[in-house]
Amino acid sequence: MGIKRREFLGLTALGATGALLWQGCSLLRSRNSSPLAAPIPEIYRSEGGSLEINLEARYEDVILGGEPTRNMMTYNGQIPGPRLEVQPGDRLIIHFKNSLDQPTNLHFHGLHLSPEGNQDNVFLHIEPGETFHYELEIHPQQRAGTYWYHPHHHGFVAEQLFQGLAGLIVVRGDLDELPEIRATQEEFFVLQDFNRDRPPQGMMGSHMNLMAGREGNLITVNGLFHPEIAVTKDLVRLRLLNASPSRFYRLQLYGQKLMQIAGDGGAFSQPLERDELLLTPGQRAEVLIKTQDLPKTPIHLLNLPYQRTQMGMMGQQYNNATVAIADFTPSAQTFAPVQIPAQLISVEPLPEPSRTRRFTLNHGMVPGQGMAFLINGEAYRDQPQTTVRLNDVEDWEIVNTGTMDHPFHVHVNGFQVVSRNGVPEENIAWADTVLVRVGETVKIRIAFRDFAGKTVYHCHILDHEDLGMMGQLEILPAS
Ligand SMILES: [Cu+2]
Repeated sequence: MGIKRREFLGLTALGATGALLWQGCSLLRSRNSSPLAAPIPEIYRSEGGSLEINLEARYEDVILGGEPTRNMMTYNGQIPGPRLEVQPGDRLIIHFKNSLDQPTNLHFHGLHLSPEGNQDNVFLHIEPGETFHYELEIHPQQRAGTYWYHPHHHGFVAEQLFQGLAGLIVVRGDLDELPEIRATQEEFFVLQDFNRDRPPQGMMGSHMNLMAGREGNLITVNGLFHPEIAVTKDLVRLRLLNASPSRFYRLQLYGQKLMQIAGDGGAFSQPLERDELLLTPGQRAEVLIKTQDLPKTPIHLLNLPYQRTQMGMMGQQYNNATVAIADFTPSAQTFAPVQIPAQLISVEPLPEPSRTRRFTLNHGMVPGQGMAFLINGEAYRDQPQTTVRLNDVEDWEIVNTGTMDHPFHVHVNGFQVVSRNGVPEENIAWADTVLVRVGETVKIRIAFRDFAGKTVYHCHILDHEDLGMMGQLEILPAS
């Protein structure tokens, strides 16, 4: 491997079939005359059934939260990385290059892809200087929704996200075609936090900080500090991603209700009214905001305090205050009214399971390793810890016996939450990441469809994942 940059450029320019070509230089420099303007993430859309892009993980000086920030990890020089938009059945080709000084790879969070070869394979080690050709076949039945890509090389995940590596993948489909949804002002918020005081070569937090999961003292929305969004339509469709390694966002639109229309795995069957919205790391949500009802003053989107450990202030140094993270500025203009649709996209409940398994989340001492985060008493190792069969439907009971909340994430197949502490879930919806609070038992139902192979499930507090709270899942071919 070890291909030089110039060769890499030539190679990819030759191979590209349409959608985009290499940017060549940082958007930051090429696009913005103002030194304090952050780059808007580049958007790449599939055309004629395919999208082919170059994606380089590399160090770059960027404007983050309005201030020059040196030596961050970026995709193509941007934080967040480019937004990719595809449709079910598309082919997504990514000519990936690792220009970092540590190994990395890509995970396509939430997408129903093969976990093997050059698709959603988290066992790849793409070493510094190496290139890799990803070729994803977006499943013809992939639900439309808000997904994302980020590194998933075990041991480096929290660090690489905390330094900036994350980007959106949007699958367009049925929800986007509803007339009311088509009439919305669509906004994407990638929520990240960073440590302003980190040393230039990356932040290795204190042991206690890693235990709780690192949080930074700067919250950004699309790389911006407290951006203002000018309202231009009656309905705003806000699509949110929590791309932070550990921070939970407890969001509230000051004094207003939010109408949630989608979660991790695409549309709900009906909108759900929310006073606030809790997004754990890895989770996504879509909400509608009826702007005609808003006062004619800027409305804050607030992040409220959330206590995710029962270990005092450990790791909670920045998440104990209410802060505004963005403003919506209403227009004096009156817009054509758009109703919030009463019905969205119907969600079929999964069939009854053939068996139930239990996964207990906790942390503890492991000989030779010190403190580790454990699933069923074991830290991650490179062999299958759970073996299932293709086409089976199973219930998984996720039990948190520890002292910290853990968001539980499964790759490749989405699931439906069945119950929480025995109380049936009313809203049957698709998800891939579910919060299991201290003391809770959450039952999820999962069907293993289309793809055999090895993949993983893990806590999406990425320090916990790097410290062992992950298991290997082997999906055997159907018997
Ligand atoms: Cu955890």
